[in-house]
Amino acid sequence: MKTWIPFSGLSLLVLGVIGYFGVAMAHVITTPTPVTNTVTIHYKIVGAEAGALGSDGKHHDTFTALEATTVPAGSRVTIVVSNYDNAMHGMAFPDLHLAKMISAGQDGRPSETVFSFVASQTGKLRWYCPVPCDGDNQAWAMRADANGGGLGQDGFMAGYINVA
Ligand SMILES: [Cu+2]
Repeated sequence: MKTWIPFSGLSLLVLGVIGYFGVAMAHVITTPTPVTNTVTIHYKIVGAEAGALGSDGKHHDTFTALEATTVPAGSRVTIVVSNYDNAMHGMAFPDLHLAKMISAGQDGRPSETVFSFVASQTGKLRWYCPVPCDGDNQAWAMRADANGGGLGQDGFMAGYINVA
């Protein structure tokens, strides 16, 4: 029989993880968000060869939103991403503890990734691509930009959804 060692590093880690999710679950249970609206925002990803021009004078891997990115608070937001780049990308929303991987397109045919979340609180929801990319240009598009909002250059591998 294996003996439980009360205060080993592992048991503290396990308790910590349980505690974290316990608090997170309690938050979810005690603050239900009424969904009052639904919004779909399409994004298109292209590789550097077709991407936007950066402040460094080079073209980079680029996300483009095809609809307005301001949504009313209480919206269920569905994100649909068409990735024409033959490389993986992703969208991470730190404020939502949400990260979604986006598979590579192939031979000009885009992959499609769909996910959704509820935008419950007003404010700017920043997202960035957490997948190593923009390899043609030393990952410039992944670097934290002057806004200091975390990884990613806004307008390339980072952006915002404004919850108003
Ligand atoms: Cu990326």
